[in-house]
Amino acid sequence: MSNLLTPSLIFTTLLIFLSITTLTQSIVPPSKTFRVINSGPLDDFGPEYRGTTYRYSTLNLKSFPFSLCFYNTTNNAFTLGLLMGSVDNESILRFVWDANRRRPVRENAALTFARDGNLVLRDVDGRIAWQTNTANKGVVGLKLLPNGNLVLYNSKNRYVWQSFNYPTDTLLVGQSLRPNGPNKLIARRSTRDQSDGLYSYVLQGTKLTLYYHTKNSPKPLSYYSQDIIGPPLSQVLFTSTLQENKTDTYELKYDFFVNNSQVSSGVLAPQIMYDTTLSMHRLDYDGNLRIYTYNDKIDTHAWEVTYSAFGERGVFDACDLPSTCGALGVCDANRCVGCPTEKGLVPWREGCKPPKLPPCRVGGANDVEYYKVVGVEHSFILDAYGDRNTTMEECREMCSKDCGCLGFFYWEDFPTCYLAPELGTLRRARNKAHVGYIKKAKK
Ligand SMILES: *[C@@H]1O[C@H](CO)[C@@H](O)[C@H](O)[C@H]1NC(C)=O
Ligand SMILES: *[C@@H]1O[C@H](CO)[C@@H](O)[C@H](O)[C@H]1NC(C)=O
Ligand SMILES: *[C@@H]1O[C@H](CO)[C@@H](O)[C@H](O)[C@H]1NC(C)=O
Ligand SMILES: *[C@@H]1O[C@H](CO)[C@@H](O)[C@H](O)[C@H]1NC(C)=O
Ligand SMILES: CC(=O)N[C@H]1CO[C@H](CO)[C@@H](O)[C@@H]1O
Repeated sequence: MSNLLTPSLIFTTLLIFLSITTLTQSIVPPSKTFRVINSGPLDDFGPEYRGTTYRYSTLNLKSFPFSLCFYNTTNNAFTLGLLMGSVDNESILRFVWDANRRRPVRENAALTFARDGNLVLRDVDGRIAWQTNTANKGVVGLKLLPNGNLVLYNSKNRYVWQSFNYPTDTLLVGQSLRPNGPNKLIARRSTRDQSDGLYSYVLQGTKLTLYYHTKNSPKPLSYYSQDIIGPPLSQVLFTSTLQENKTDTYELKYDFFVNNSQVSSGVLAPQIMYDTTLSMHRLDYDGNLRIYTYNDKIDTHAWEVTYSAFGERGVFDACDLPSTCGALGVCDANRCVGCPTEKGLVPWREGCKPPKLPPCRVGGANDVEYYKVVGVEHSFILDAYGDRNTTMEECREMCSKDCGCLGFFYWEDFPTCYLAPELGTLRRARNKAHVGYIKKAKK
């Protein structure tokens, strides 16, 4: 067994020894590990979604104005989320990030940061609801940065994992969308339900697009799209900066990057007279994109909506937002002005909705008919290509045979047919030849 002492074996042994030492050097020191149980008193003061309860003091991960905590909107279904705002200031608390959005946990679930560097959320039955998947990747610590980024870092202070790479519905200042990374925001479903909702905001190539997802259409429907002309973007960064040549005026904007160098920017909110670094840019559950800015010099009503894509103070008319008039409504200049019924247009009210349809059978054309609404357009047809040279009868026939078609829109002066997988907000058209037909059960 003389070969035991060959140089190569000694070298291997040395290597193994060395790598063990490096491993032991790069594990989380015991003082930084924790295990926190989701239990204790529930607070209800302050959250923006009414009726939400949360545990402000359970976790000690805070960095003003951010704090990580468990919250719930329904009985015993908790999300580990990041709150923005302060309970000491009488302002709203907003949710800017969720860890386990799709898999809520119950009372006595545990959040563990162990020596292996993995951050794990286990439900009370032991099932893993969420984790960072960073076991044995050199993580030595965890911290919540003042910009709201929760990071796991290694001994060189590089981020092995960061919450900024996993946006839910919100971008904080310094956070970005990237086509080859986190490329979208998904709105929550409603104020009571933080699971994935119907709207998304997606960066693809050079385009930022807002989509509405419906079961009636395999492809999501787009209701807004911005094209940043040029080569494909590598990043769209949400930033807050001092305006050029000013010392007290801030602006909020997107910085556009190609191949990781900045090529241009697009201002969202110009000329704000205070530091806007504490802003959040969110795709709200109603499908509107907004920026909320927190002015930390103020202790009540510290939030201001500094940008809104749709609405009276928005960039676009509220009538271009699918949700503005609920399930159905004719919209004109930011207002819902009519409810199209079989008997004609009546004043709009909440609860205006399309008629209930019979169960749909393939080729069930005989079961349905339509009523006409004159002078309307659909918020989704903006960039949908209608079928040209289709007669009204052909258009009707296509809709009747399609279980996912709730009505159709037709241009009588310039024969074009659009099938509508969803109705919602209809824009009033000046051109009376632009008409809509809403599907109903045949009498
Ligand atoms: C949150 O869950 C607890 C039970 O774990 C319940 O008492 C409380 O009412 C829930 N909060 C809401 C808003 O439903
Ligand atoms: C800022 O100042 C520089 C130098 O005076 C000037 O060239 C530039 O046009 C100014 N920019 C704006 C936006 O006023
Ligand atoms: C980006 O970089 C790659 C590799 O360096 C290069 O091939 C490509 O042409 C660049 N694209 C643009 C748009 O500059
Ligand atoms: C529509 O029909 C007209 C007349 O038949 C024809 O000239 C035109 O090219 C057609 N357009 C399309 C898009 O098919
Ligand atoms: C204006 C104001 O009162 N701001 C306070 C809000 O709460 C934070 C954290 O408790 C304080 O640091 C601020 O001074």
